[in-house]
Amino acid sequence: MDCGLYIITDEILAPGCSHIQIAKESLSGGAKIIQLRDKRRNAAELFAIAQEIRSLCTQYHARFIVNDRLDIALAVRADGVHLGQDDLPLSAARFLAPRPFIIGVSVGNVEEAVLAEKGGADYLGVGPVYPTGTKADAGPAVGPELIRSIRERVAIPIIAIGGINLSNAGEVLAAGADGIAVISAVICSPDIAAASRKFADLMMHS
Ligand code: TZP
Ligand code: MG
Repeated sequence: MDCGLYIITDEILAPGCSHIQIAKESLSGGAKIIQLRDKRRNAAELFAIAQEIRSLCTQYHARFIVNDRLDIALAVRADGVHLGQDDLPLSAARFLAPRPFIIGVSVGNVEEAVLAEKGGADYLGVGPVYPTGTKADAGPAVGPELIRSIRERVAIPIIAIGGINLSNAGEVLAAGADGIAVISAVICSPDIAAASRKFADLMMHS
């Protein structure tokens, strides 16, 4: 999987800004992957939003990933789904969604990373690299050290997540991350497109 700037939509952090607006602005700022992440909305609402983001991502030649909901991802022909350790097991998801459908898996240690790769994950979400207020149950920060340790043991792409901003993104990439996933550093900015552009530029020059 080619990795670029990975933006996760969050309407709670960006009051007055919809998932669709967040996706559109991030894409115009150079995001290469958009993940729709919403823990509150029902399937009907999510489906409608996901359909819109699907076509935006197609327009911008970006990937579209749905968090948690394989059903929604498949229904709108998203490029993939992102699963945490408490979501549908990877083996079950892979059974329902053969390649080239992308399955990303969140991991918080080397053991989970090795298992996810063996189980057929296409990329790993590793974090939280730094402390973050965005996800209450994210667990303690793992630091760039975990990126380095996982890099030594797995070949699939590593997307680093959690507390990443323009000041620490460089060291995360230097530790071996293939991409970075960002929520607050972009979504909470008054200009989402401009904030995305700064990350996209940084990634291009690292
Ligand atoms: N998973 C681990 S940390 C995190 C998620 C979804 C939140 C990342 O958000 P932010 O605002 O970029 O720290
Ligand atoms: Mg999840």
